Amino acid sequence: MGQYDALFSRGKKRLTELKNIDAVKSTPLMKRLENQGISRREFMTWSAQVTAMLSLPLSFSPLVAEAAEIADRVPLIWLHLAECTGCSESLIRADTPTIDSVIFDHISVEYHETLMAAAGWQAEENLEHALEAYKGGYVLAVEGAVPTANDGHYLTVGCKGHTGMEIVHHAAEGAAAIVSVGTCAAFGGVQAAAPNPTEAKGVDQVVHKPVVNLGGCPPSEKNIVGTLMYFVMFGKLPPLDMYGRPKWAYGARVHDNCERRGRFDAGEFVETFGDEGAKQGYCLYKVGCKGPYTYNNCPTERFNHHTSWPVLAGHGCIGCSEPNFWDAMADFEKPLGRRDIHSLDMTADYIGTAILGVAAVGVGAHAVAGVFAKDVEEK
Ligand code: FSX
Ligand code: SF4
Ligand code: F3S
Repeated sequence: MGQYDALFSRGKKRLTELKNIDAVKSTPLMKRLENQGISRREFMTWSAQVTAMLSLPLSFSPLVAEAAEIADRVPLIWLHLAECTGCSESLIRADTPTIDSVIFDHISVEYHETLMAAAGWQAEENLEHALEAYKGGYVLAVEGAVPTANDGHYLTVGCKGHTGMEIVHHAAEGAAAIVSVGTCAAFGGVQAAAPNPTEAKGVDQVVHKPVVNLGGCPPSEKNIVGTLMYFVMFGKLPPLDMYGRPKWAYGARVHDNCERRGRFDAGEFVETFGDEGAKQGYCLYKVGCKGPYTYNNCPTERFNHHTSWPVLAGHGCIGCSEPNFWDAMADFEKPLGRRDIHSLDMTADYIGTAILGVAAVGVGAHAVAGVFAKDVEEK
């Protein structure tokens, strides 16, 4: 525990400071949860689960709960660039609200084009106002890639016709933290697939500040809310891997925690979709599963109230949280056949270099690694 003392004190101090700021939302979190039929006990269970997910000792659980309750002190500005809005949809369109989605509701979202009522000039004014009013203190979440060809003109947003590139540069200036939500914002996503006519890029290749990359198309709501909780709690970004992804979420391969892993080890494979092996829950490697090359917590955290995830639903992982996956992981229903990679227990860094190419590691990722060296020491 000794190694976590400094981090715990940092969290305590930070939360005390935040408590002194006026709440932005009039309805306290507990009331919001109650309105959704969620009890205090369920909330405490949630905070213990998030603590474990963040790879923190259980003694941090009360801090996580406190951070959630006062999350409305940290303004969030959410931009939409080149994407499908699936990231937002995955977070807000659950048929019954999850604790994560209620907390997202509670966070002080100052600007979010999908959620806000304002449109046109008023929306632009809202954004300008939020950027000015919360300068230096807001979290900037970006969903979608940044088209850079033709001086960024493949994407213009709003009535002033600003390019996505201009908007993200401008908003990044006053941000306390930047989070790329989803594979598009993190690595370019489908927009950056070959031949990438708009020269779409991830945010960290465009802005020169540390960025947290939440890979996944879409990323899980747990990884989004967990990252926000970490920032609320400690006022800094979590330790990251070489692609700028939080280690607590992307530190293990999908394959390592897959419930079909025993089948893989036993050589029991689905040969074609719908065959007897498929009915028996055999491994999906031969029908294209990219779990051995993919880093994400889908098997442990799952989606939709922890009910399922791609492999449990019967299709292989397509590697959606990895850089360049549209090109590097295709064909999605055929194996890559790189036994040299998946037969060894390798690190994300090695896999990244071998499969995805070192070129994918931008200046941003290295800058971030430097920033977080200190964080690792503190733990
Ligand atoms: Fe879509 Fe978000 Fe994929 Fe991209 O998701 S779910 S295309 S990661 O930016 O809206
Ligand atoms: Fe699971 Fe895919 Fe690995 Fe098979 S190859 S064990 S289905 S992750
Ligand atoms: Fe994506 Fe694979 Fe998870 S496709 S959602 S990383 S199981």
